[in-house]
Amino acid sequence: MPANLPREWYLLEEKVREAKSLQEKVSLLEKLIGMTPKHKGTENLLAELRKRLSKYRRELERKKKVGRATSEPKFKVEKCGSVVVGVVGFTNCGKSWFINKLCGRKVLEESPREFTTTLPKSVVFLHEGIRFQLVEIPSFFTPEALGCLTVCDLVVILLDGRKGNLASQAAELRRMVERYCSNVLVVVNAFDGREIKGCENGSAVLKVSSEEFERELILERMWKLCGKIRVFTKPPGGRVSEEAIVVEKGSTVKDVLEELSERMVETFRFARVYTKGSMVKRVGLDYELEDRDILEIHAR
Ligand SMILES: Nc1nc2c(ncn2[C@@H]2O[C@H](COP(=O)(O)OP(=O)(O)OP(=O)(O)O)[C@@H](O)[C@H]2O)c(=O)[nH]1
Ligand SMILES: [Mg+2]
Repeated sequence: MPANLPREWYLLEEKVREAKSLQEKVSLLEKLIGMTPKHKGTENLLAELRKRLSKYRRELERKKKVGRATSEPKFKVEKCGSVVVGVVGFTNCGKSWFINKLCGRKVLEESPREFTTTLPKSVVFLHEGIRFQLVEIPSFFTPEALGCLTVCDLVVILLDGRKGNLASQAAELRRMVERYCSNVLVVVNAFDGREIKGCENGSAVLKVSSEEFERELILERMWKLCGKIRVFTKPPGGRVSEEAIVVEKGSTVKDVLEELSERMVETFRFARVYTKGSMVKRVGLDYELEDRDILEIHAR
């Protein structure tokens, strides 16, 4: 080491070595190179410092790339269902189990280990004409993870019935999710059917367990809270569609046609609506539809 370096140089060099982050190492090293006198006696030293700098820069760039590749799509939920329901809860409360039970197949990994689900996972299935998309939100509660709830029509807050004060847990989770989605259903997982005081099935809370799992009822309750209607379509003389068009409550024939294609509004003549429990009606574009209506479209 050349002897004619100032004391500050040595202090800065120590800081470079002690710096915790790569970003910090890079900026301190740049400063150190700037401070090093440039003459014959410091040539080797400068070469060595520049080599270290480019090594740190390369490492920093590599880390940034890995970060970009894994963090961006990681917490993104592609909407592919006609209703999207996010499932939120503390780790191990049974989120994967609950979604698997609703779907009817073991699609998500269940495990007694904590934080098994580390990325948002979607499960999509058709039920009564509705394409349900259930999304397990990992229990990190970071803005990134909770941000996935912005695409959701409903959030299920799932509680572990074996643990602690359910009311305060529900309130805590509700506070966290409310800014992303305002429709909430609280479900208590009673695990092996344990009795839970002050938590009967009701309008505000649903109780579930392996023994008592009313799939239809749970899906129906979720659907109602989404605030939408499903409309089946059929061509004249043809069959009723298996999958319904899902639109906001209060939607008209025109709204449904627009969902199907722009051109259908232009070629529309009239529609017949088969409403459950009543006669077939001949209607126009402004007719307000109800849940489960069947729409027979007559076009030019
Ligand atoms: N016997 C029984 N086991 C259950 C019930 N609900 C969940 N489990 C089990 O409890 C464990 C935790 O459930 P998971 O569904 O993995 O929990 P999670 O909320 O997805 O957990 P993380 O993804 O790790 O945060 C799993 O072994 C499940 O099979 C239940 O009602 N009865
Ligand atoms: Mg899970």
